[in-house]
Amino acid sequence: MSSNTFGKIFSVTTFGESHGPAIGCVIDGCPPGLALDASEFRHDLDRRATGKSRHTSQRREADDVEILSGVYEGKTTGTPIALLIRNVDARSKDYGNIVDTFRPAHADYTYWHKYGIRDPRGGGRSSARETTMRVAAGVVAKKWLAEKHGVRVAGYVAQLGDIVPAGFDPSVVEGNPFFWPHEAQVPELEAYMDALRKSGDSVGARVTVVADGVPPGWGEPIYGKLDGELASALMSINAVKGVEIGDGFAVTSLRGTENRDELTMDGFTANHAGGILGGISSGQPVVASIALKPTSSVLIPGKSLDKDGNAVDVVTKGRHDPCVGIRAVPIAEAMVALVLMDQALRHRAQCGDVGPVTPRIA
Ligand code: EPS
Repeated sequence: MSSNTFGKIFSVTTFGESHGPAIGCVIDGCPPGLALDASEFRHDLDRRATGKSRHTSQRREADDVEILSGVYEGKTTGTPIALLIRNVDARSKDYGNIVDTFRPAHADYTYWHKYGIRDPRGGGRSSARETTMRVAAGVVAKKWLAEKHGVRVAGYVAQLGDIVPAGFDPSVVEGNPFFWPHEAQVPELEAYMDALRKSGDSVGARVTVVADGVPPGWGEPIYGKLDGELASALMSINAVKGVEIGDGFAVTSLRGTENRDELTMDGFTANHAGGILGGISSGQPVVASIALKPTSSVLIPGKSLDKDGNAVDVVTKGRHDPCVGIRAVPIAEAMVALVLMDQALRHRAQCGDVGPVTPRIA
């Protein structure tokens, strides 16, 4: 496995397995002088963590970040920032019955074929536990983006199973366990998730992330397009099977006159493009959505094979999320922030001397 590093100038390497002693990351290329304290990771790590409501996995990890390097007297030094989180609540015996079999729709099968060896405990490296370190690195990127450019990255759940938000109020998203933008539907979601959990099944979800305040100019055509790198970053999150930028697949049914975002000095008339034109940010909000599949680890027996090709019924034990999409909001935000920070630094390197060439649209 050799692709554990993400980003060109601001790069993040993650390591560790779900049931190993620890997980961690090394952030390289962070500019010096950014104030950074271990307590700043708490908020986003708690938003992502298991065990915060009955609607997620009940594994209880402290997720305490140790800063091992790259910070001196509370400021980044420009040297690699190493972060470590020790795993404290792994229950490996839950995985005893799938050591020699493959959960349908899980990476168990493909890891086995690729490497000929796998760590079945909690899915090992394929576990969503790895996303903890993406969120930790994303905290650094979010902070730098906010301080240097006034960029704010925020997400919400935009669909859970067949349920879609009946209204949109960003101020309520953080106040309910579903990151849901319409408070009146929360009881319906609670009932839906309770019934789902009791049934032993799982469900998919859609998450949308919006980055406000991105200036025009970030993104490198041709092979480093902002939308291309967002798609790659978001698709690398566990369980993601689809990525849309702006209107995404809905553009297939639009006319050019409907899809174009017309320019006026009072602003663009719409944002079908999701804030990206030709792979470069336009100055409009950058909007990306992801589709997450239903968790493959379910309590209902499914047909599978063992390593020797014998037919088996697989039942997954353990503490799993009936809907991984719920905890994906901070993860998707982190990936968007990591891409934006890397692109911002790359833009500064090549085009930092290019001044405004035309009035900025409001
Ligand atoms: C996960 C399975 C569960 C989740 C885990 C992701 O692991 P375990 O069975 O060991 O409890 O709890 O999520 C986390 C531990 C986390 O921090 O996100 C999986 O199969 O991806």
